Amino acid sequence: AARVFSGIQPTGVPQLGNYLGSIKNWVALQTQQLQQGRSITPHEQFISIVDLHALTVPRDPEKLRKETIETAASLIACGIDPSRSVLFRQSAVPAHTQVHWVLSCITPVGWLNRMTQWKTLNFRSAAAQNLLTGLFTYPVLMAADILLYRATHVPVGEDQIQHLEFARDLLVHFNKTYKTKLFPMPTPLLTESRRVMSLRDPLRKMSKSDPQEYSRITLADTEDQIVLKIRKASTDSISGITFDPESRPGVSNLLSIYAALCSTSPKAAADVMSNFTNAQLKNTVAEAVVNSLSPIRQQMCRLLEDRGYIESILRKNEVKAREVAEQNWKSIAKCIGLSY
Ligand code: AQP
Repeated sequence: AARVFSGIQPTGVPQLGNYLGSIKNWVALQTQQLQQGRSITPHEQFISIVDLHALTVPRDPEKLRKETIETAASLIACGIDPSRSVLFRQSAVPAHTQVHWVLSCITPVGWLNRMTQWKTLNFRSAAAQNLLTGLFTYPVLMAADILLYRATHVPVGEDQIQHLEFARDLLVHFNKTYKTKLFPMPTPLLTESRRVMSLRDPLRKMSKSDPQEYSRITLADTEDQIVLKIRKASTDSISGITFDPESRPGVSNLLSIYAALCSTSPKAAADVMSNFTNAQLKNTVAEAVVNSLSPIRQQMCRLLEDRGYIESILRKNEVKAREVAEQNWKSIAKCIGLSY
């Protein structure tokens, strides 16, 4: 059967980019069927709150625990139904780290050196000696996540394509090394929504951990905060509204956000708003964001009144995740000569 695997880091309340680029698609996948070969098949969806990945940047333990529960609550508030999708914490399934080790032992260092996210770090700085090994091997853990559930489909945004290609290469390498066909090749499910960019610097992607609070809209923002952040968003002084990401990144980002929320295209939205001022554009976009995010924020607040309930949902799902992972771990261990 087809199986979808997705992950999100518990590094703060999800931001609009996480929502439009990923979460919204995961919600839609719950009621969709998938193409597998020539047939259309139902599938199971596994969504992992990847707290082990989050450790690649030093975290305050209490904050990590708190943000893990908040991430779960926000996913449920967005429409992830824990009785349809297996929503679980990565650290609750020990086999992730076991498979990570097994894959590390067949991963050439050169493959990791080529990863763009690693290459863009400043190796000439004095701090380079302190770059963390976990950050370097992050893509191996991601490949382990996929392999462990024998995922056939992995939803990815533009920024994750290289990571999935790495995982695919590594699975081929694993199958070849151990002369097995144990694991299916995961197909990328390219998410329709392009990258949501920072409201302060529209050449960078919107991010949970951007130190500038006004760069992002989070799922916990109040209506007033959303309106204020969009009002302060960086645009340009060209009159009229056009969609041109190259020369008008700020305006185009706002149009893309609007389009993703209102099921239209950025170009069509720009045509309708062509005579608008920037202020009118911002009001229109803010209204669309408020309309979409307010019900989510309210539901999230309700859910977070009972953190024990969220904990119990996760624990229940983790039993299922461990069951599947354990079984696959046994196949891996058997295949490579470990006890199982
Ligand atoms: N700006 C974005 N636009 C579209 N999609 C995005 N995603 C993240 N930012 C955008 C997608 O969200 C999913 C979960 O992301 P993640 O939490 O695993 O890590 P990330 O990509 O590093 O997201 P952040 O918000 O930037 O987190 P931090 O600040 O912790 O690094 C992924 O599928 C990602 O593509």
